[in-house]
Amino acid sequence: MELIKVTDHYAPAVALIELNRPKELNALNPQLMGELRDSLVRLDKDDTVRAIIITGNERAFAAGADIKQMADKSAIDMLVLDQFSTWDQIRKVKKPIIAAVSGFALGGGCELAMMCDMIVASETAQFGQPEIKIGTIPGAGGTQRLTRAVGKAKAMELILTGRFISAQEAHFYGLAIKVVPVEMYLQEAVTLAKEIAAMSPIAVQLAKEAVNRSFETHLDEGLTLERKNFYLTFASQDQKEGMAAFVEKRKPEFKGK
Ligand code: DAK
Repeated sequence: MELIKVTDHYAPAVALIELNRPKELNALNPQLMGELRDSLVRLDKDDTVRAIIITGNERAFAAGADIKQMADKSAIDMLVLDQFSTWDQIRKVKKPIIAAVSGFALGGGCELAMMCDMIVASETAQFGQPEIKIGTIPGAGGTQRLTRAVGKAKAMELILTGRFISAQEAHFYGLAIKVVPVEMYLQEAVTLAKEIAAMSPIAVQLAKEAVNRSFETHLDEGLTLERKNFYLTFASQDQKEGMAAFVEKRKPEFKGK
């Protein structure tokens, strides 16, 4: 891995992926995205990992797709390159992913953060979809995920003006789950990841799938999936352990079985 750094066990059962093109503010080129996809697919299959954090550095989570590499591409070049298949594979990761964001999360960087399950932001984080300023529009889900996260009016404003919003605004609009001082954002994400990693990984996976489905389908179908996933948890030892531990007034020990 050249453009990302992966620590499989940064904390117990928690993997950390650091985007690592600092000079380019972590601009997302195909190589970086390929490395990210490969690592996520691998970690998704690793039973010793139960939660994943993606982060950048204090100055930038990622300032977008690499404009310099995209600038002179034709529509057919883009079609043949088919970078969307990489993004789609990332979207399909079953384990919980937390974005720990400091500095710029712009364009594809904001879209990557929104593809994660939760965003923890530092006070210095700035979010935006500035593609309009370079004559294009969001291409990796920004018009859909930002709108679902912050509502139509705010998303329209941000996407049509390219204006950035602060971490506080992102929190106010429900994009970031919390804002903490810059020296704490990674630790805060780790604390959250550890809390989730202590749960039944089976229940976490089924819950993530059900919550995500609420964005993709109508209520009836979403409720049907939720019910099936609920029933499915009763086929796990973890459900028996969780409920037995409650009755016996002790801490459960979930094995992912
Ligand atoms: N691409 C390439 N290089 C970038 C970059 C980017 N997105 N953002 C920053 N850099 C580079 C700068 O060119 C500069 O490089 P040098 O000049 O030093 O070689 C270096 O990073 C430092 O940046 P600045 O000197 O500009 O630093 P400032 O603090 O003055 O400004 C800034 C920071 C973030 C406000 C500014 O750099 C900026 O506006 N950056 C561009 C932000 C932007 O427009 N982002 C959206 C890009 S379009 C797709 C998936 C996704 C997408 C498309 C397709 N498929 C799956 C097909 C997404 C598209 C986008 O994200």
